[in-house]
Amino acid sequence: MTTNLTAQDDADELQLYAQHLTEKLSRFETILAATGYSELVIAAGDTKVQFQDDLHYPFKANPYFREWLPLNQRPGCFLQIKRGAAKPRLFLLCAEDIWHTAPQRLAPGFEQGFDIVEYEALEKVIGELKPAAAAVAYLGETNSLELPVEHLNPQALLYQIDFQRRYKTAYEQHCVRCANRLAPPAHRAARDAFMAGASELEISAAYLRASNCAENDMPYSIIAGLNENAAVLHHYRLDNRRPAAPRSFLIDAGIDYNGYASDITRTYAYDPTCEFAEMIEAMDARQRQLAAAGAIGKSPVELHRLSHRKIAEVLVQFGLVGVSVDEAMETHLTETFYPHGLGHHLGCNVHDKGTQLANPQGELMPPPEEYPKMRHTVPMVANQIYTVEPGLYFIPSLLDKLRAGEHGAKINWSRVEAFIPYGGIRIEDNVVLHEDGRLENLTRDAFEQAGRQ
Ligand SMILES: [Mn+2]
Repeated sequence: MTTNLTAQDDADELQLYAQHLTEKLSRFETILAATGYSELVIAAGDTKVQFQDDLHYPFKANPYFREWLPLNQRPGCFLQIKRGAAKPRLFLLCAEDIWHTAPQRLAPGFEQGFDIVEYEALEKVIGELKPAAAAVAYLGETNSLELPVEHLNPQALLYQIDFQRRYKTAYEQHCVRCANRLAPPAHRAARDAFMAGASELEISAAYLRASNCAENDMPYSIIAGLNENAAVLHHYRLDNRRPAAPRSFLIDAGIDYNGYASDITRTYAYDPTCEFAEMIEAMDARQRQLAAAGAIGKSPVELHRLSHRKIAEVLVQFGLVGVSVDEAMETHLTETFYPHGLGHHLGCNVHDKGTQLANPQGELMPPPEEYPKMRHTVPMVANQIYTVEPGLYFIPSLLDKLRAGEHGAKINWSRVEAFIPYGGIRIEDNVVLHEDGRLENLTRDAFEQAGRQ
């Protein structure tokens, strides 16, 4: 990954990484003790061949492997963590291969925390990866060590790992911060392409070009919706036709940095004087308020409820509903316009794990009756990284249901219809909740730092 980091930044990054490894080792020591395993092997994974073909899908490293090291393009590697060992062992596959580019290497300095074993064939190291007497747990998609099935991805162990994942190390915060800093030029190139009348596919190409990254290296597929397509929550199948009349544009796209993602959404109006542009402003102001409302110990359910109140305010402000904010909340009609959650944790997985775990033993905190689809329920913790992404959409199928239902008469349909051609709005930032309670909005800071353009 190319960055504009200086030599000093690199040195600081290595120091953060060394602390990250020490912290993870200490956490995993506790986890292994609690689950009764003497060692853990984490497989990076292998490339997958497409059905009835000899072509491979793009490789994605096991996220449990990515949590340990920035080596996300090297299939066939294993990490071995033994209780009591000073360093984890890293098994790197180094087979002769004339067909593919040389294997990805760790950036200089990143290898220091590992005992590295290079191997040509699994048979040669299997005895070391699978000692007969040890209680080995194995995390991976395929059973490459041929262990008894109860050793594979044990749920009790996964709960423990997912639980500690919520507390991001300083290195992880640094990676997501860098992933945010790399994003503004790409987001601005996408916006400029939209303003020049480009197709969704051309906009996505402009994003990739400005990021200088391959499409397969994106942390998730670029969502780029023009006009009505802005109402499709995950609009991946991008249109190659230029719009006859561009009106609106929603882009949800991030950048990967050392296996960590930024996850950023922006919405633009083609005509800065139109009412939809005003609605974006209204949403932007409320999104900032929501991003500033997090706190240690706060319930995400409370924040979710607050986000519905903010959406209700916009619906009232723009004359879309003929009821008060309170009534719009009580009747849940905001859910037609805002049918998803306020956000999610961000880490080795773009939608990071552990957000429903009440404890490391795997007890889940169920969603409240009021919002049964909520996946993020446990109170906020220090050092978590999460997204704040309220939305307001005009989704024809949901609007049809609302119109036919008991609250249909509360809606000002001619106003709603005027906005359907604009699709919708989502604005998403990435936030760190620091130990001292300070909220760091990584995304706003990154756009600010990149300068006003
Ligand atoms: Mn997101």
